[in-house]
Amino acid sequence: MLLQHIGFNDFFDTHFSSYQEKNFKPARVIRQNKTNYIIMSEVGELTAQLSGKMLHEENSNKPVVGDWVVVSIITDDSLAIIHATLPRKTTVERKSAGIKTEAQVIAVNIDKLILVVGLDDNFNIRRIERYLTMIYDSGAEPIILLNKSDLCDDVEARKAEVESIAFGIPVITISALINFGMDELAEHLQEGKTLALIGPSGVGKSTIINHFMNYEKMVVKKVSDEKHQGRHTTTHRELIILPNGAIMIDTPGMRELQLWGDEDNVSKSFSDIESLSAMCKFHDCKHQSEPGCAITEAIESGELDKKRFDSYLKQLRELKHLSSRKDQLGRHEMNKRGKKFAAQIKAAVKFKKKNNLKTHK
Ligand SMILES: Nc1nc2c(ncn2[C@@H]2O[C@H](COP(=O)(O)OP(=O)(O)OP(=O)(O)O)[C@@H](O)[C@H]2O)c(=O)[nH]1
Ligand SMILES: [Mg+2]
Ligand SMILES: [Zn+2]
Repeated sequence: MLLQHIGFNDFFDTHFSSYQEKNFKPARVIRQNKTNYIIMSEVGELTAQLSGKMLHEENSNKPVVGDWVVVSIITDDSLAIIHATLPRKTTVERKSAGIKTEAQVIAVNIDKLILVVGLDDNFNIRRIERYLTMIYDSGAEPIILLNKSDLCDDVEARKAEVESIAFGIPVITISALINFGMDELAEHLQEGKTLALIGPSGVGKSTIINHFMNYEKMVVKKVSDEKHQGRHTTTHRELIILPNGAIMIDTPGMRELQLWGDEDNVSKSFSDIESLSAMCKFHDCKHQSEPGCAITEAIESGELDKKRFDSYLKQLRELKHLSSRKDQLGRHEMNKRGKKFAAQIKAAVKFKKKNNLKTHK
């Protein structure tokens, strides 16, 4: 197995060079189980475990599917120990669904990020806007895939609607079920390049992988089960090498997408609104009832959808709230460290005094 076939390139090679001499090997995480990892190395597939040191790392440093890791291989048992995660070339993150203010990594080291949506009754343009805010900053090249075109009466209108909010991102309509548009998608699959399929549950991500694998590699939701909404068919992320040599990561569908990042992300995904507001008469225009407000005018003339503007404000509020939570946590952490430091100084002074007393006697 050549490492280049599973996505190794100069970027990872440079970061790996400091580990070279210690008999370490680079490997890629292809699956994460509850208690171990499945990795792919130059000697093939191995089961791997985190080293003691890695077990205590912060969650964000622990490897996920798509990561390149530094391993030592125990040849007798086809087992490997993971010692480090190499820096990530690209990362897609959302806010974790729990109450904690922390990021959840969705996909890493992706060349092309494919957002899959279904052209069925669940189609929701506002939801696509949220995904776009998440993916603009990932560093990966985005593609929007409108699947289930067989269920839609006006595919072209839907496509135009999506294109109007996805400035410059290619939008491809397909039907994985009736094999429509799959050749156009196939043009984006290149040997040694990594693609990830992300999107809501039930849009057909695993069906697309199965199409390119030519067999039922991934379990797909049965049509009879479709009424059980909210149930995810894919529960694990998995890295798969397609017969044409492209590398695909299937991800479990997302039920709710909470944003991570800062307000800049919104400026990118809503660049139309940002350029409109630059034309408002007052530079601090709140776009409410000020005279000469370009946003109000655009909404009145129909150039800008009011719902899109509301969605922009909502995302901005969400990310501002997140920033202030992060600041608070940062201060809390600083206080904690400050207190710890003060206690250390106090203990040192006490120790010194005690010893001085002893020497004076
Ligand atoms: N009509 C139609 N159904 C499709 C198409 N593609 C997939 N499906 C169906 O959609 C359902 C869900 O497909 P999956 O591939 O399991 O969806 P998924 O995105 O992987 O879902 P999760 O794993 O839960 O995230 C299945 O019943 C598929 O047969 C399509 O192009 N048209
Ligand atoms: Mg799936
Ligand atoms: Zn304005």
